Amino acid sequence: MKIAIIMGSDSDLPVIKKGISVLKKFDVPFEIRVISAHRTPSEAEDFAVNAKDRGFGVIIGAAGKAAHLAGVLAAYTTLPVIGLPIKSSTMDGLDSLLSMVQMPKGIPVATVAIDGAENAALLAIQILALSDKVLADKLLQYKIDIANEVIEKDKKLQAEIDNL
Ligand code: RP5
Repeated sequence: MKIAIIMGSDSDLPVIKKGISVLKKFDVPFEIRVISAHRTPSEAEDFAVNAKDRGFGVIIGAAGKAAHLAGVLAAYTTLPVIGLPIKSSTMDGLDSLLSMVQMPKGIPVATVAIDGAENAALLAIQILALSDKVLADKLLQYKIDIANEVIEKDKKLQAEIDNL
């Protein structure tokens, strides 16, 4: 299954790129589109309505400011939707976060941190991994790798501690 990344504007791309790197690292097929809940609402509806039949398993909706994109996509699909709030305003992204996370009951959006593109990608991969053993094994290895990175950092710190 594929992952869809829908962003409200091409100005969101610098943040999204961090998530794309994760998807590429896990070799997961994905599509990325610019679709705006406010400026191209018909396209948002059309994408969400057809996403399941087009082979998508998860949708990531990334937007800033009055960030209704993920919620609108979720309104039109039963696929899990991950909200990625973008820090694109004068409010440090708190407006984007609250617009995404405070969904009314019945239409959940699994919202990650402001600009948390890596975690949005990882969460999407974790959802697909429920029915994909290869991905599940890659996730296990990923956890081992990031644990080893921290252990190495700690060892380096202990070796340098007298010189701090
Ligand atoms: C949102 O408004 C977009 O997701 C973007 O984060 C923000 C600004 O969009 P542009 O004015 O750069 O197109 O809809």
